[in-house]
Amino acid sequence: MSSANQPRNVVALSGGIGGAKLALGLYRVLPRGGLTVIANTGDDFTHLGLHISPDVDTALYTLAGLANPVLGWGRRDETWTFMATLERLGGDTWFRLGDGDLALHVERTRRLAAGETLSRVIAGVAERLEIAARIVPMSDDPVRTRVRTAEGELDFQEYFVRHQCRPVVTGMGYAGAQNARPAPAIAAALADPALEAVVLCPSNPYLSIAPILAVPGIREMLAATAAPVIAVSPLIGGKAVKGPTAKIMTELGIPVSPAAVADYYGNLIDGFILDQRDAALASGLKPKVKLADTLMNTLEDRERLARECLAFASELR
Ligand code: FO1
Repeated sequence: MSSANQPRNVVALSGGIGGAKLALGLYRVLPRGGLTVIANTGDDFTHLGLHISPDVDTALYTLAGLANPVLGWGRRDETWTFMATLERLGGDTWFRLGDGDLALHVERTRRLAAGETLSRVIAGVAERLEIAARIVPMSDDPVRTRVRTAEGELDFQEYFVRHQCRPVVTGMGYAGAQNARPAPAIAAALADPALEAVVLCPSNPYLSIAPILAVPGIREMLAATAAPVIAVSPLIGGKAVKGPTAKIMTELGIPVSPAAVADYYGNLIDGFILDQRDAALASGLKPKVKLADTLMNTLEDRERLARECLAFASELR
């Protein structure tokens, strides 16, 4: 496939760390302005009076080259004076906010209180950080992922950070989703005749992609887009690279297999990128399959997987 046939205009649906890695690969191989990232906001919450948007911020920091390479979330070269001082004062420290990161939460909270939409705030920050891609929250209306567990229903961050994903998951809900509207830039991106591919990043399907799909209208827009929709497997050899995807699938009684993820996305996707280590499973998948190395340790890995996604989309067009 010649590079002239490669997609130039791509939408990526992303959760946090794993999704942002592929988004960065796409950002680096596409021309400037060619990428739109639709970020999950089901993980958002109000903490210490501040509006925190973890997956949006992970996308912002990752594309801006500011992401913390060790944690995967937050900023590189971060300092923690605020947290240490808060601890000294007996404050709430289970959710860690670095000093530089704190500035973004304070500024976002101020602008939201002044009446700006989340989309507008994020677009403004992306511009300040000189990001040549659109980072769009799935909705400007509040949607909150709630995790039902054997120990009761928990807010996402309570489950994920405070309880370290330990409680057994029995289900999840996306509070507010029914009344949420897709952020305005989503319709524009998905209806763009120049759109050449939609990529569901290898984020947790149930915790990160599902909240995006729960916003009425987004699923329909994805179904209506002329561009091929492809998903990248979040599992390699029956394990998630990071995070609780495999644990949650087991607890929900779903087989921990890429086929189950492909089935979950159903006819929303036209193609599925399966890790090459799972080649033996390819025949059990319903959508068209491409094998690739989906492990993204290095920047080169991210760019390589991004190119594989684009080539696959070209084949499917
Ligand atoms: N994850 C943690 O495991 N512990 C934290 O203290 C923590 C703080 C935090 C602050 C800002 C931010 O943007 C993300 C943060 N995360 C933290 C990550 C976050 O909980 C998850 O990565 C996502 O919500 C899942 O995609």
